[in-house]
Amino acid sequence: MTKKALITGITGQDGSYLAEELLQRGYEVHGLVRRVALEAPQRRTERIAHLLDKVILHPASLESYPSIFHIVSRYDFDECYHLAAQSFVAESFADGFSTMNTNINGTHYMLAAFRELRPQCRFYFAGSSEMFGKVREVPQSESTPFHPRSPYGISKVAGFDLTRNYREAYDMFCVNGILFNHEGPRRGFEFVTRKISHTVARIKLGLASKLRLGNLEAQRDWGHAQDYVQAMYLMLQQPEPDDYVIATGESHSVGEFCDRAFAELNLDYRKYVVIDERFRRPAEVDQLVGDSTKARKVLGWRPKYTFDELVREMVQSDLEALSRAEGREISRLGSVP
Ligand code: G4F
Repeated sequence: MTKKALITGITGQDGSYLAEELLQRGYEVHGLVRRVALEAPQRRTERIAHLLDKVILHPASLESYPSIFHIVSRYDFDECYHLAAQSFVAESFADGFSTMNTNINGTHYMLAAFRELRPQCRFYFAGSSEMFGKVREVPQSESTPFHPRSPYGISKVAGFDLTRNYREAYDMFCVNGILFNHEGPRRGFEFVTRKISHTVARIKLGLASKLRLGNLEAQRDWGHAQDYVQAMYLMLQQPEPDDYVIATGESHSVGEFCDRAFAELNLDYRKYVVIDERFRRPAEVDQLVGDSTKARKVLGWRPKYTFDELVREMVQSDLEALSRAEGREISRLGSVP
């Protein structure tokens, strides 16, 4: 029997990679999308443009329980990957109420609909290393206490607790992935890695002269999203539901990311990066580095991409796309071997 999976957030970076992964595995893949995305598919479904004839999209809103209930009632889903959220930390400081409403209620609506209609469906919640916030220990594992430092982080802790509670209270197969930062060429431009890779490429092509950033000292454990969606899949294939940290175990500062990205195109980041206070946050998460021993042992998961490979792919991909758009010859300009 063909397995059916529902992905919320299918048009995002992780959703698009996960849809590819599940299609390859022979799943019938359904995606929950906002109606505006269906109305402007070129712009809003760009990351899954190559999959549009292979996936089944349903209009719904995470803010509307009836719209979620309606879709869950129509198909006998085996697995649900709940990835949709307001996921930009800086925006959550600007409008904490919207972030809380969407992220907390949206997760609760999903869980409640599945409990009511499909309690056998396996459920994945996209938890985040942002939940560790002001970290209590280094590296962070499944047993590290949470101390979130943003409305986004708080909303993810609530989602984590809701998911665990549905597992414990209603005996449902609900798991939390505690994923550290994961990036790639499909990352949104608002996140620091893509902002850097895209601006580096623009500078190389003479389309920009400066890169404005906030805190260069913050450290993140950056992996590749393509590796991380495999961990999501593996979590739902286990005999028992549980929570897992997914991370590379390596930490780099934002400054190091800049250094590596500019060096990829033979540029010195110190000549181009300007500190702009507007990009600093009211409360910062200083040092994230994950201990994914449990996932490596139990799931047999490990990341394939190194930090250098991740940065190279992002910079080269932006350079190629921009060169194409500018009508220039596509070349791996100044690529460091
Ligand atoms: O790329 P970021 O915006 O990602 P952040 O805040 O770590 O959150 C990402 O990872 C989380 C997992 O831990 C996810 F849950 C979350 O949804 C998201 O995917 O910022 C990374 C770091 C921060 O310390 C930020 O202060 O980069 C610093 N930074 C410095 N200048 C900047 C900038 N971040 C952004 N976005 N833009 C800047 O100009």
